[in-house]
Amino acid sequence: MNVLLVNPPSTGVFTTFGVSLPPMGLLYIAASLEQAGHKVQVIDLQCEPSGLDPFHIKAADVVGITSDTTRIEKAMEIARQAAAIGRPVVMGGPHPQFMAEEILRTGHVHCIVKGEGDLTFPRLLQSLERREDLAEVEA
Ligand code: B12
Repeated sequence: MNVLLVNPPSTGVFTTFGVSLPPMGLLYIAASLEQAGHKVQVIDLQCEPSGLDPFHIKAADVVGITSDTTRIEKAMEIARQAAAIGRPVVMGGPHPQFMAEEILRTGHVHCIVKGEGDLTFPRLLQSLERREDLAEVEA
């Protein structure tokens, strides 16, 4: 599958001081998805001041977004755009794993991965491809 992984832009104190570090969690996930045979594009919006090009969403079969609490509104906006054109949206990271019900209720996010996404996301995609019951995906 073509998977788009998005790191929303940060307003954290580190960014204020010009510190921008690579999104390690998403990069671990990208590596494990590639090992499982998927084609992955990582868009780090920390480094893309013009924002997310809708073309990247259209080109993806699945969109994965990471978020902490400080970036959840931006993450939800990306989720809304992707869901509006029918892309399954998966979210993970420190905020979604504790606020899963609230996020899922919006209807813009279809799955939330709690914990280690590099282990769970490949299993989730396999279940999506096989049209299996997602509730059965091993966490
Ligand atoms: C290292 C770290 C940093 C580094 C980030 C380095 C980097 N390159 O990413 C620095 C110092 C820059 C940083 C900054 C900040 N941090 Co910080 N940070 C951490 C710390 C200690 C570890 C995070 C980490 O790298 N984990 C290892 C990686 C591999 O795991 P991961 O990112 O969690 O990703 C895994 C899973 O979460 C999941 N996953 C994540 N995203 C996704 C997406 C999808 C689609 C899926 C399926 C799964 C998935 O799969 C990943 C792989 O297994 C955590 C505390 C902790 N122990 O987790 C706090 C933590 C994440 N930080 C926190 C905060 C608040 C911040 C700041 C907002 C602080 C500030 N005031 O500026 C900024 C925000 C920066 C930003 N991202 O925009 C909070 C977040 C709390 C919250 N409610 O969201 C935490 C939890 C600390 C805490 N307990 O308060 N941070």
